[in-house]
Amino acid sequence: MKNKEVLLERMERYALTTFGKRVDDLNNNEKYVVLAKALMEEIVPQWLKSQEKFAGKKQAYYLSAEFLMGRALTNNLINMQRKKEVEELLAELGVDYNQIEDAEEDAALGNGGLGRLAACFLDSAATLDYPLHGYGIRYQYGIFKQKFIDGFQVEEGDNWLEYGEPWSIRKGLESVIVSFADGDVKAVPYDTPVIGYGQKTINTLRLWQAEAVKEFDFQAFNEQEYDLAVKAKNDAENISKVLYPNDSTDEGKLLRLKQQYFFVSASLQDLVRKHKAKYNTLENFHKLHAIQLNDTHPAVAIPEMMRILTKVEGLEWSKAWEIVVNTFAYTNHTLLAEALEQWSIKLYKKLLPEIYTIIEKIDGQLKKELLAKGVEAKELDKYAIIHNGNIKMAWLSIYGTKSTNGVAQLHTNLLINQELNHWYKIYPERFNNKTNGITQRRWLLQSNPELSNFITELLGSDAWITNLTELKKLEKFADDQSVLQRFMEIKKMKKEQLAAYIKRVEGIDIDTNSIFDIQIKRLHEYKRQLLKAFYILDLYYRLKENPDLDIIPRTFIFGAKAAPGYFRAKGIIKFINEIAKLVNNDKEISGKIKVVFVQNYRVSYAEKLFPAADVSEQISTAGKEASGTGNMKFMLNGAPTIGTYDGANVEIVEEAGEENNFIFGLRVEDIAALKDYNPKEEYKKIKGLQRVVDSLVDGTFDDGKTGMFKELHDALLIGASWHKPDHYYVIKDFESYREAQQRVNDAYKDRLGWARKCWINLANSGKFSSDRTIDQYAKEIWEIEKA
Ligand code: Z16
Repeated sequence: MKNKEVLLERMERYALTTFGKRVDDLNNNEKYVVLAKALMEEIVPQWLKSQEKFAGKKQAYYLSAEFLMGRALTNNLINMQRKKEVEELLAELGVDYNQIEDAEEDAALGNGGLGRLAACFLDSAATLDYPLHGYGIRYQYGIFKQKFIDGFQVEEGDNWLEYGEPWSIRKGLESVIVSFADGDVKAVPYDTPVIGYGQKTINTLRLWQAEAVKEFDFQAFNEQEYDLAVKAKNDAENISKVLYPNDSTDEGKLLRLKQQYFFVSASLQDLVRKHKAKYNTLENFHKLHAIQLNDTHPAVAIPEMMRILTKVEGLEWSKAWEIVVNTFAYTNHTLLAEALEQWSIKLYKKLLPEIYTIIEKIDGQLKKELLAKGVEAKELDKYAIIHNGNIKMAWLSIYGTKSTNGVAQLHTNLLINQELNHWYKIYPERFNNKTNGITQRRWLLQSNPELSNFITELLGSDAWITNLTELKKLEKFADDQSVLQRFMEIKKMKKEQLAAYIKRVEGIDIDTNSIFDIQIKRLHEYKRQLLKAFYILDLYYRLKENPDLDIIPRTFIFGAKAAPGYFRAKGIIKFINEIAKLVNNDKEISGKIKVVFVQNYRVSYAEKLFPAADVSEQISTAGKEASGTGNMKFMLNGAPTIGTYDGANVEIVEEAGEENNFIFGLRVEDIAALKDYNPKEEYKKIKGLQRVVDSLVDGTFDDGKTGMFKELHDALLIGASWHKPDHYYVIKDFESYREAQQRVNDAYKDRLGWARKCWINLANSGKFSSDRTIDQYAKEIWEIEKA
């Protein structure tokens, strides 16, 4: 075939010019690089064409400190519809595609849900032919790599660029200067193509790298100045050196603030420069640009745009404000108090004095506006952007934008009725919901080709790839035994593939006839990995007491990174690893239950885990998980949810039926109505609970004298200076969870009945495509049109 010859010729050329070898002599990593480069030769001309078709039209921009893209090779080949051809070509060369795929490092420039959501959105927008481009930071180090040593998390740097990164193009000539009080920094853009499925639209992810403004003439310096020159270079490069590894907690460090202003200022300068070159005025800027702020991380865009419009471009303040409010929109991703960004005035004044003055002016204007709207003087403090020595980025984001959205209906309701109710009263028209979604191209088509082919075969069409609600048509097979049989065979195959992978990378054997019960997400107290741990330990003790206990064998799988500074989260990892050691080494238990905490959970690992799951664990404290998106990935691969009424779980159950899922636990209203909760008393009354909770301190387990387990125990029973005991209701929800797990066990006994539940979940997952989410953003917020 001609295409193959062309591709091979290109690969040979890159092999010669970049590695000085022939393709045959390259190692897998080099082969991966030359293949990607050869593909880029085809992608780039189409990318240029795609950009042309949007010229003069309104376009949208997603400003995000995180883009958790994962690997690009397979995703790009699928979206280009050339995967098969490339697999064949490699096979002809005697090369196994899977090994080449595996040579690619994950682009792990994000922590978790928020960063992965950004990546899914880019895929969906390109597929739907919407002009949406990403702007962010090209961190030299992504989220750390995780290992367990003696059951403790150990972090290593993620030097993902080390062996070359073939998908981005450095656009040195489009660099811009970002100014801080302590000096200027150069922002250099690297552009990556975002290829829509079918390749009609290719959008751009532009990530900025920080560099020193001048390449120093080192000869000109004496020794001391040489040191200073090197320091200046290092200081500049440090800005984009490493991703902050916190999910849902505010770090408040100077370098983090530098990162935020760095990419925001660079992005806005970039847009303004291009716009002016074309229109020679900024008065119509909001008519041609919609900018979404992914959480408050890029909220400094609001005063920065005011600075550019008023101080650089000379527009009047009120005119500029109108442009700003109509350009920006804000997405809130959490209600957790510790995640809401507040920057100290001191830090802002020191680093960004001009921006600070603008924020003061915005705050003053807000006060006037509130008074004019009839807000009483004594109420003003509730709205103050600058308050108690801090700048409240969420308030700035609501006031400076035309839209504030939550990420699931329950979350948005809580914003409107509770946390942001006072703002809602002033600007009701600004508030709206955009329930999150995931791209079925990566999370089904790519990660589960076996199930994908079966779906296409049954539907007689692959239209679901770009219209996920097509899956609803699968419901008519829910009682078709032969369909359910094939479905179960596919699940078994995915479990075997996962088991082989776990054997290879973790060295652990797991039984593919057992139920794969999986919880994969960041480690956080509110996500309650501890609840599952207590359940497992209780089950273990019950099995010891009664070896005839009627249970289906289960493999409990965890995957989670803890923020390096989050002591309790690390304690929970160690605790689960201790339980795993106890359970897995007990011969009496062997064949019944097993516990596996996989190391270095990340996008490429997730692609193997979701398709192999029998049970999806979504057990956060009600009201704490804004949406969740992993819950949707399990559903799409046909795993029922055991979960609380929280985030998007509510909508999942609404679509697939409570009878096909396992809902348990306190609801938001129940928690609100709780009074005099005393876990220390209550845990004694629930059979088996005290034993597992006290295992933290009674010598059952060893935390290596770190004090971690005692601290966890205290958090549950005594509380701490900043919180009441068991403030995430692990103890309170234990019994209800155990009962739900019993329902899972009993339901699984009826294999066809179980398969039916899985099938109905799959058939009703259409709502959770990020294609639907993006279409809503495009129509209801951005007001952009398809090409
Ligand atoms: C994050 O991943 C999320 C919230 C946040 O404030 C910060 C980070 Cl880094 C998550 C939410 O916890 C999760 O519920 C949600 O699904 C996700 O953002 C995407 O909206």
